[in-house]
Amino acid sequence: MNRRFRTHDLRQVMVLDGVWDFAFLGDVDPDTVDVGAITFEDRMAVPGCFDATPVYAGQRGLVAYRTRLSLLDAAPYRLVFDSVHHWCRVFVDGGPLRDHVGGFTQFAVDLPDHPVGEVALVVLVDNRFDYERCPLHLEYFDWYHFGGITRSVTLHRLGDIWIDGVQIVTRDYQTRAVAITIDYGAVVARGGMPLTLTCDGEKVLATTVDIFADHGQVTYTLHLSEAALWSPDAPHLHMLHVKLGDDDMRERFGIRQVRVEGQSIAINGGPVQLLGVNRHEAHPQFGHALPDSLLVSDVQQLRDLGCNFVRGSHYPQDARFLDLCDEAVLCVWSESIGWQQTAEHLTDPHYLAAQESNIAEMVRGARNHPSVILWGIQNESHSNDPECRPAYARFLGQLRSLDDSRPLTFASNHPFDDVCLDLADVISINCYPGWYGGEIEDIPAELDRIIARLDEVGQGDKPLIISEIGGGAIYGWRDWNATRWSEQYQARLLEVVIRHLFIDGARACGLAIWQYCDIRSSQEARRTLFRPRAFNNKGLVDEYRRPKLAYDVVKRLYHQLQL
Ligand code: ADA
Repeated sequence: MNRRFRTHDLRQVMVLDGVWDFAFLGDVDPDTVDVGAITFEDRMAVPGCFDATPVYAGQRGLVAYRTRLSLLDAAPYRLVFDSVHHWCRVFVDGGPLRDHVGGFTQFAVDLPDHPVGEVALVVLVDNRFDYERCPLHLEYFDWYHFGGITRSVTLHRLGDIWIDGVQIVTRDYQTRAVAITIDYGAVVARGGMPLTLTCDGEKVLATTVDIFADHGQVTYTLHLSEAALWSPDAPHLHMLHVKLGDDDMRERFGIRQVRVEGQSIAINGGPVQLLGVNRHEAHPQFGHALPDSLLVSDVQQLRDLGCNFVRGSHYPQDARFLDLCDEAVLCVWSESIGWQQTAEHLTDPHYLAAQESNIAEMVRGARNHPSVILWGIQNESHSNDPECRPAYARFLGQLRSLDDSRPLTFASNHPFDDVCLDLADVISINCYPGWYGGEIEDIPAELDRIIARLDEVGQGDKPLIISEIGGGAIYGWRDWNATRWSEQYQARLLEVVIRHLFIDGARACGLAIWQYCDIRSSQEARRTLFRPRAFNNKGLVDEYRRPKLAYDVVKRLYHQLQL
């Protein structure tokens, strides 16, 4: 988490990142572990992925991390984990406090009653596949599920009243009307608590709030008439500082409105053509725990490529990446975790509950980023099965109730028989003509057939994004025959796609090429047989971000289209 933009002046926050004690426990049931008896024989970086280190590479099992906390007084404290992969149980002073399911999202662990002084913080982390414990990470997904404490950990000292979160939504970009919702927590009810809001250093509201015990919420609408807009031309950003009683919180935001207007997605009333890629958050040496240097270079490379759009496939991206996208005007599709789920999962209350938590955590983490212009769910799941429709309706309904200011979508790979398209604001289609079926020459006709079908089923009046399309190329494999897996084949395929969609004028308002960089994939035999090196090799750059031939082709065309 980038602490410059989501920070506190008054609240005491200790960053716990560093080197922690570590133990690989292996194939052990966490319910049977006596955390006080664990022998910590190794050390591990936090944030980090233990299985991205050569010694633990490829290993799955229960592991334990340990560090020490200083709890200076009896005030309530809160631990904030920005992400742990992919199941964990948190213990303070030997006592279990909470479990968490799923990586890629932030969660908090409250310490209302605790000893004063130095105590041990132990986190049991599990990267095994266990549907019962963690239905959000399944082995068959087409990416490698790394394990560990993958993003920052902080310890917050809370007072009697504390701010839980701030949501900032542009209600009208023309009048700069912005709705600010503040969630708070409190030990006891209190009347007349002072609240001030300061925007870019200027006080914009001073009032008092009657605080209810436990949790409460207040909303104000501000008219920041002098504030500059965030737009594709100029990404102006603002800093809101909220002070409630003795607690405070800073949130960076942008003023802009995203709307669907006919077949376009418009930002502040102006239609945008989305030229982008899908991006997994992975690297062979860091797993999912990408250092700042890599996030910065990824964003630089995406801009160099001429992208103005990134689909965060297939899970919520790091808030530090979103900060960089806010600044670089890379519009983001933020998607909750999911991959080709069928009715088996989408009708299972256990799965539905876990997915709802992931959606809620995603929205909480990404809602104030102006770059996030779309919410998405359930990549390539069975949206063509009427049994799955209630789950789609439920998740999209949940998203709308958490944030009604962004259009909703899901990537469908069922363009000809989808039964959920009417639930989405933006139609997004994944397809692989010229790769899994047919030849490069067949691509234009296949894209036209998909578009014609959407028109036929009454979905043609919505914006259309081709949310995945591409082909594999092994980095460095340049071959005279230029067939599949060669760099030439991939480059030729993507040239045909971009030309057909945006130069020959097929109807699409956006494209997310599959994919930005090569990624390690599932180690299952059925997948590795079709994935040389056990990697998904459809990246424009390889896993070390070295460009393939297609990079230059896409770069030339994307830049030309942006002129
Ligand atoms: C799907 C899926 C991607 C990836 C891709 C591929 O469309 O959504 O995650 O697996 O196929 O490379 O085949």
